[in-house]
Amino acid sequence: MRPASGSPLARDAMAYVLAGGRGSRLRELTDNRAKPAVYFGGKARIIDFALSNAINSGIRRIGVATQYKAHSLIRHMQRAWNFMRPERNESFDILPASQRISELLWYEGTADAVYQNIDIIEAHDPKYMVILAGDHVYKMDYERMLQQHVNSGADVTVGCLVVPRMEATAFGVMHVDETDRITAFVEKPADPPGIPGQEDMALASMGIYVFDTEFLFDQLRRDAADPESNRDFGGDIIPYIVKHGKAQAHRFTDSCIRAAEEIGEYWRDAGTLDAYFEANLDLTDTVPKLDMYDREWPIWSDAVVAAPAKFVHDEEGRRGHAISSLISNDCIVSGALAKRSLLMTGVKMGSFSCVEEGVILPYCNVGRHVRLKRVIVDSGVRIPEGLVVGEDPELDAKRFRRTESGVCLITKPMIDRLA
Ligand code: ADQ
Ligand code: ADP
Repeated sequence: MRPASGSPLARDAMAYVLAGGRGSRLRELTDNRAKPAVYFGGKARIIDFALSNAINSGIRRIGVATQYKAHSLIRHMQRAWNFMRPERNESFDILPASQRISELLWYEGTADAVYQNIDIIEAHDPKYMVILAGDHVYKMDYERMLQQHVNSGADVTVGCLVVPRMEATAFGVMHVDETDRITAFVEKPADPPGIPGQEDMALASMGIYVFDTEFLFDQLRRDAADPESNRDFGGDIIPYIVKHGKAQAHRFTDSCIRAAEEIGEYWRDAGTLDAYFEANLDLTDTVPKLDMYDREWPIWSDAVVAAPAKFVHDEEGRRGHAISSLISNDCIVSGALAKRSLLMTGVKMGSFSCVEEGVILPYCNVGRHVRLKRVIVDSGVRIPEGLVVGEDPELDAKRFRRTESGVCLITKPMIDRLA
C-alpha cells in the first residue's frame, strides 16, 4: 500500500458529480426536480451525500453536471455549497448542459456531460478524476479508492457492490479475476451473470469511476469520434477499457473502513417510491444503519436559518408529541401526533391530526383531524382538514400514487384535484 506519510491523493483529484438524470421511477416526486435534488432524511438532498463524501474524503475541487429540471438542484447548491474558496485552491462548478461544444441542447449521455466540460476541468488541472453519480444515498471514502487506483496501475477503477443477481438488471455487471481486474462488463443485462461460486449474487457497478485525468480525456475524445457510441460511461467507455485496457474493481466495503473505524457500510439507490420511503423510515430505528449524527463523517447541507422544532398543547390541552420520529427545524406539532415519521424542515401539524409512517417533505401543512399512514407528502403541500389516507386502499389508489406495497405519494396537483 501507499506509505501513510504520502500526501492524500484526494488533494490531486477533482470530483465530478453526474446529477442530470430524472430518476423517473420516483414518479411525480421528480416531476419538478431531478432525483439528486429530492429531499432525504430531514433537510439534506440526495446529492449532499456524494458531495459530503467528496469533502470528507479530502477532495477540494468539485464539478456538478446538471440537466433535467435543474432549477431546484442549482438553487440548493448555490445556498448550501457556496463555501468553497478559490484562494484556498478550492472550487465548486455547476455545469448545466449548455451546448458549449456541440449544438445539441442536452448532454447526450453521462460521458458527454464530462466531455463537453473538458476545458473547465483542464483549468483546475487535477491529476485524477473521481466520477460520481449524484443520486445515491451512501457514505464512502474516495481516498481509499484513489489509493487502490494508483497502487494497481489501472486505467480505470470502478466502484462495485455485491447485489442479489436478479436485482442486477438495473446495473452494469462485471466479472473479475482473482486480483479483481475486470474481465467482462455488461450494462444492464436482462440475465445478469452471477459471481463464480456464488451464483445467486452479482458484482454490480456503482457508477463510480476513478481515472487519471489525461487517460480519461483521451477516452472521451476517442468516444466522441465514434458514431456508434451513445456517449455513456456504463454503456460505452467502461466496456471499451475492459476490452482494450486495464479496468480494476474497487469493492465498496473497502471504502467504508477509515483508520480502523467504520464510517458505516451503507448504500441505497432509493430510486423507487418504496425504496425511498423505506430508506427514510429506516432512520427512525433506534440504531439506524445510516448514522446521520456522525460528526466524523458529517452530511453537509443547507444551513437554513430556522427556529427549533416545537411541540405545543393546543387550546383544548391536547399534547403535541412525536414517537420514534425525526422532527426537523421550524416544525410545529400542535395537539398532534407523529409516529415513526420524518417531518422535514417547516412542517406544521394541527390539532387532532396523526401521521404514522409518514415522510413529510419541507413546508407541508397538515390540517386538523387529518390521519395519514404510510405516505410520502411532497414539499409545500397543504393537507386539507379531515383528510384520511392509508385506511381505504381503493380510494387512495384513485386519488394518489399508491405503490404495490401500499405507500401513497401525495403531491399538490393531486390535492388540488380533490377540491
Ligand atoms: P444508471 O444510473 O442507469 O446506471 P444513468 O441514468 O446514466 O445511469 O445515470 C448515472 C448518473 O448520471 C445519475 O446520477 C444521473 O443523475 C446522471 N445523469 C444521467 N444522464 C445525465 C446527463 N445527460 N448529464 C448529466 N448527468 C446525467 C449507471 C451505470 C451503471 C451502474 C449504475 C449504478 O451506467 O453501470 O451500475 O449507474 O447506479
Ligand atoms: P423543491 O423545489 O425541491 O421542492 P424548494 O426549496 O423550492 O424545494 O421548496 C419547496 C416548497 O417549500 C415550496 O412550496 C416553497 O414555497 C416552500 N418553501 C421553501 N422555503 C421556504 C421557507 N423558508 N418558508 C416557507 N416555505 C418555504
